[in-house]
Amino acid sequence: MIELYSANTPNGLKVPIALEELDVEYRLIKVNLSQGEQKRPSFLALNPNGRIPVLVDLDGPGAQPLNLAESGAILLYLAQKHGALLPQDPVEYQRAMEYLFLQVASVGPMFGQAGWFLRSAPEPVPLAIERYRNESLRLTALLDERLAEVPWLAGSSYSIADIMHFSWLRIADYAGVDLNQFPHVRAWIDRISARPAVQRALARLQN
Ligand SMILES: N[C@@H](CCC(=O)N[C@@H](CS)C(=O)NCC(=O)O)C(=O)O
Repeated sequence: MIELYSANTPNGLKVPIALEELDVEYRLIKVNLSQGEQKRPSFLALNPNGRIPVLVDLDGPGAQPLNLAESGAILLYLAQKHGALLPQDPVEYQRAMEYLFLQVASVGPMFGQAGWFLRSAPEPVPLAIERYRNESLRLTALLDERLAEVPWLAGSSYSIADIMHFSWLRIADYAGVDLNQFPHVRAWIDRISARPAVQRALARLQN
């Protein structure tokens, strides 16, 4: 049995998509971030970093419960456990890792900061907005170039790398990125959005 602590946010969407794609049953426990539930001791016992998502696999390695934070680590764990959402081809497998880490290390943080400085900062900080928005634009251009050459980020197959990036790119506007400038990213988002598993994940988080 899987328990997932999550919320309707970009990082919160990644794991429900993977679980729906893998056809794994899970209990979704919604964490109210605006009420600070992610900083309560019971949640910090699962993830001392105080952030969603957190997965609890009651049937983890060695048939022991495992609690795991960090969306990239969770998606890699689930994909390896179920033998899916990772390319079989060894080069494409490494490409999936490359894009997975690019999302964790660059796209997530840059989009997150761009959005915060654009929309939530208590006072305008133009230099920060320029810096993070430009980085978000640069990274989106990088993905657009990749997707002009191949249908999925790892190459020929849909993988956890696509799920990682999709959750942020679908709300690129939040970071001040206009997707009309990036037709290959736009078309890739439309292809992923049309997947039944993605629609089920969105519906579960929103309800
Ligand atoms: N690197 C983490 C980022 C997780 C993260 O930033 N989660 C946000 C929601 S999208 C959160 O829990 N924010 C609440 C807070 O910062 O207090 C991951 O990929 O899982």
